[in-house]
Amino acid sequence: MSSTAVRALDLVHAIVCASEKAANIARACRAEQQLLALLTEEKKEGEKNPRFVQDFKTLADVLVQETIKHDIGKLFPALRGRIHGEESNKFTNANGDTIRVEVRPTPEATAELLSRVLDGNNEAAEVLAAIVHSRVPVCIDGIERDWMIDTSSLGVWIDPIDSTSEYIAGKWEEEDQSGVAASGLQCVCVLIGAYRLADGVPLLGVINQPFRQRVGCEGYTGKFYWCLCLDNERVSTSIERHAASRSRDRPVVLVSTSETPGVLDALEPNFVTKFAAGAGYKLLCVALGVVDAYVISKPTTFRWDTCAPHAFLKGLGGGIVMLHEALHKHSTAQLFDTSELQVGYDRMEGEGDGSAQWCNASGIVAYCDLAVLEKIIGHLGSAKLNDG
Ligand code: 2IP
Ligand code: CA
Repeated sequence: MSSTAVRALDLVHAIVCASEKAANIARACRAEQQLLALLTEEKKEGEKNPRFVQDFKTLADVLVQETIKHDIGKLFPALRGRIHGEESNKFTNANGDTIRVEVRPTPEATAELLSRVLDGNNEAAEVLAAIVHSRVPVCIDGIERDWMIDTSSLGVWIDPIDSTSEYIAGKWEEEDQSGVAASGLQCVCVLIGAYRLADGVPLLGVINQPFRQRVGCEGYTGKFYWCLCLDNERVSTSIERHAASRSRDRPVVLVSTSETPGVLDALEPNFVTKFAAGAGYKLLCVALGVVDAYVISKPTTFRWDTCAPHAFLKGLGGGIVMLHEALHKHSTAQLFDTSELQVGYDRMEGEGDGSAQWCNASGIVAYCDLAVLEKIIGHLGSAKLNDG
């Protein structure tokens, strides 16, 4: 057996641990006064910070991303170099000096590096470094001990903090009766997804909600979900799918507040549409059966937003298809073999440079039930949205 083959259990365990550590960092940045002050600091227009501290929210994102990369790469060297996220780890100050944020061998060395990015704020740097180097206990049940997976055949997408704007705003919103929070900290997710390099199919997804529940006024506990979806085997955290999903007259579709009126109008009579923040959160709601689907017609989500939840939806018999491609197929009556329409994580869809290339350029529809997908495409197709 190849030296890069590892127990699937160990891989899932490591990725869940990394997501828990990420959630700890996300919570700490809101809980520790030192860090919160930096996180919510408003910069005046035109103000240039002479040092590196200019954008702490980016540092929080980058630090989470680098910690995940470090922890997973250390355990599974074959994955190093194939763990990707949105953020660059380079910070450049107004003088043109550059620092690369990374996890160093010891907490002291990491704190020293962070302190340079944080303009000498040693206290904040030490708090962060302690969490970065901490051990996070996690227990994973349900994966056969002899299942193996070859790490050299995988790529990984990370969204360190999805729904950054809700994270910075830090508000708490109660869920509606059906269990959807339209905005607020619940919509923040850490997303880590692994896909097969050979064909871009998502195989493993971890979704971590650092702020799942409020404890007292300011405390929060999180929750994580994982799903492993190998060829004929599918195993996940025991998700109690929402019972309501079987009894809804009109399917409930989550949409972004930036969705176009044309799409909203086309959905309106036949579906209940609801707004919620966070691409990852909306996808989690579909996986949990809180809603039936998530539609976004614009190219504003990225591979790192969708890879982890896609593995879940696939495991439930659903998926995430490229919206405009699906509408095109519908218009030529070739629907519905969805395999060609699924978002693939090995290939670029967007244009331009850098992260733009990895956007889900065709828009997406996420679903569990094929009948719901067909209904959505049918209605959007009839409304002639298939030319965009
Ligand atoms: C964002 C975030 C936004 C979402 C957007 C994502 O990722 O999830 O909430 O927009 O598509 O790219 P919306 O909430 O309107 O669906 P990030 O927060 O990581 O930039
Ligand atoms: Ca995101």
